[in-house]
Amino acid sequence: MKDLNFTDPVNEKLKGVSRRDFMKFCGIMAVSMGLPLGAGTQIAQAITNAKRRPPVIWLHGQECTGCTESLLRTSHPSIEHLILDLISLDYHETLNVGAGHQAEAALKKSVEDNAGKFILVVEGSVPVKDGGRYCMIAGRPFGDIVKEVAAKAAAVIAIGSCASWGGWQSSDPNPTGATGIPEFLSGTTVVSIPGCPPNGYNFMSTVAYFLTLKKLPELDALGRPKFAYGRLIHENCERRPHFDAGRFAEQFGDEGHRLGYCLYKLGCKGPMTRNNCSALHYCDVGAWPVNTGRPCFGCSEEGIGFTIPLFTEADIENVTPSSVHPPIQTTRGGGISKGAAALLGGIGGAAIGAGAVAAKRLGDKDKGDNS
Ligand code: FSX
Ligand code: SF4
Ligand code: F3S
Repeated sequence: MKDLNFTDPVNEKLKGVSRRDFMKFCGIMAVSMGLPLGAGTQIAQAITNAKRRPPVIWLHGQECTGCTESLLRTSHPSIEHLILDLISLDYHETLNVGAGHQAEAALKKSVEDNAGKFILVVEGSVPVKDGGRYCMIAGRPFGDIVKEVAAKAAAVIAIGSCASWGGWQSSDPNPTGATGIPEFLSGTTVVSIPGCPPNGYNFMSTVAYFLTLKKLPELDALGRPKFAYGRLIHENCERRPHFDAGRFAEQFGDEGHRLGYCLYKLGCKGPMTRNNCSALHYCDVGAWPVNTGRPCFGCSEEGIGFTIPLFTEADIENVTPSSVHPPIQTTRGGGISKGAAALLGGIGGAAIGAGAVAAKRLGDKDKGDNS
């Protein structure tokens, strides 16, 4: 496959990708990483000037393939070509043309030819119970393949919640002993991109960062890139002004739900979940769970998604007003609500809605601590 070269006008429209789309794609990655203005151009240069695209070997364990789908199913058909031109996807069980012995030989050859140079991406968890028999590939336990390939990789990325910490298969009683890659390969640095599925841009941005700055992005204690997982969903949610004003949907389909009120009382885990869904959205169409009317269930957060039931109300970690969305104007004259005013005035405990919920929870915690 020919590398993208945008300095050559003949290639400007390669595979239908215009220079404008390409620059937009790089710009979105730069913005999502919180890089300064102009970093999009730097990323574009790094991608177009790269002598060789980084080889990627992508393994699938226990999962649903949603990570791959979310990466490739952009609404903008040309973007998936850009993804496949940014990396050299040498082995990917869903996209491989070959099958059976042919595919096994391709994996072996790819690992040998690129030893020490390729990025290993693992999608899905490893079953560690009963000798790993619950996920066998070509007659071998998936875990054995992961260990063997990881030993020769330059970097390991766990994509999706399944690979990051076990995901839904690790829910109690975890019949297969589903284990995430960081734990399974303990001692190896693994970058985790959780989410079920994760946003494809978070994966692409991590790879672009590596390619542009020749190092991994800053990671948090769980191995997640801070640029994507440094903030709570609740901080940038467009329904946040309703939360601050104490306006909640009480039931699916009620008036509050139809009017786009906050989904906290329907079990939204946005106040406990770190991810950039509310800022970045999915698949270039501006969609994400909360703006389709469905609460965030914390799919990217271990111990929340697939663990805390949806009907349980979330703990409030952060009660400061949103810095992104303006407060709700509840009076025709243009004033702000009692709840929002109370929060903005720093007396959240006295406010209806969010402030009251937060105060109750903090109170419950204090009681617990003192008992
Ligand atoms: Fe599915 Fe990926 Fe969820 Fe898991 O995403 S969307 S089950 S995180 O490994 O394929
Ligand atoms: Fe948005 Fe959920 Fe927070 Fe409400 S509780 S503001 S719906 S993230
Ligand atoms: Fe998952 Fe919540 Fe984002 S459910 S996709 S972390 S909004």
